[in-house]
Amino acid sequence: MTDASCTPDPTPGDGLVIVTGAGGEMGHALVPWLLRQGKRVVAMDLRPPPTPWPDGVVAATGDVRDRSFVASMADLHGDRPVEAVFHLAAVLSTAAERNPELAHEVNVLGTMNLLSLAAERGTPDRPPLFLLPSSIAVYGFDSLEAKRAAGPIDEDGHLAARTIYGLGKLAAEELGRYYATFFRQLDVGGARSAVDFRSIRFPGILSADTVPSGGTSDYGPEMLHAAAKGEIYRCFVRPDSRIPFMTMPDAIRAIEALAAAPAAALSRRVYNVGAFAPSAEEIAGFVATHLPEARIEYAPDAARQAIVDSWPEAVDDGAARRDWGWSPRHDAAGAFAEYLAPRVIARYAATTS
Ligand code: AKB
Repeated sequence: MTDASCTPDPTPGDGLVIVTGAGGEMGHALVPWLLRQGKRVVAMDLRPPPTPWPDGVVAATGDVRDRSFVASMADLHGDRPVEAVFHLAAVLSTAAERNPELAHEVNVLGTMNLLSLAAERGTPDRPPLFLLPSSIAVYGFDSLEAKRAAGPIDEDGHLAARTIYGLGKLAAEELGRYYATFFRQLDVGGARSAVDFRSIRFPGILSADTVPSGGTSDYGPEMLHAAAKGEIYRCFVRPDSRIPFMTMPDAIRAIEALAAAPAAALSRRVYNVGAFAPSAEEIAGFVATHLPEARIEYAPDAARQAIVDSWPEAVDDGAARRDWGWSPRHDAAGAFAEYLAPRVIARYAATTS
């Protein structure tokens, strides 16, 4: 696996790259990476950036559900064609269950708006790259026994999402496949550019810098950040709950590596990526090793527990390893010792001193 800072240019042109959900941690890592390659970037988010983006980036404040707003993003850097879209904006699983209509509009219709934009305003000589973070939420198990018996699962089975978020991600993946392969089969006039659609099914993500909101894997990062702040954490799942996780730097490396991979090396459009798969109790153990004052209690929430119980214990990421050299830098112990604990401790020490 190449180092993120050395990964080759994903799209060797001088077109425009659109990053949606750019205000989040992934966006803040991807935008500088794109700028280092000389790209012109439109950084789109629902809220205006708290601090201005550097030169070469135009901020676009708006909603991916708004088709005319999405279309207007292609005009923000002069006449350049759309060379790539990194579509990071999404409503996560718990928030989506609370508002399924909103989740469908953002996660499915919003994705369709961006795919149409890429297809209609893309580079004529080369299909525009479209990178979509998907999720382990596309998988679904009916019982804990079935989940435990399945072990690490590959991309092609158990596609029985039990959340509107998982269903939406599955639909968005299928829309991507459609725009890559079949869009405008009929001669209806207008542009016909295929889209180079690529997607990664992410596990829960652990970051030392940000606490996610609206997800169901959030108990992992919440436990860590609460302990670093000296707060009691009431974990909303049972101690034996187990799903895959990875660190945020590894998640960003995965996006950069898949984006940069030559199309000829890819045997599929949608990939699993794995790193480690701790139970909630094992995460609590790592937290307590580095933050001995951590106070973690368990108060399972039936609905959120059912979601986590329906997600796989582990994923088989052999295709990503073979096709584009995926290899996580952090295992569980390394993630806490080298990245999460030192950084989260420094972060809250700085805010309380
Ligand atoms: C969520 O919990 O919704 C996300 C995910 C696993 O996709 N973190």
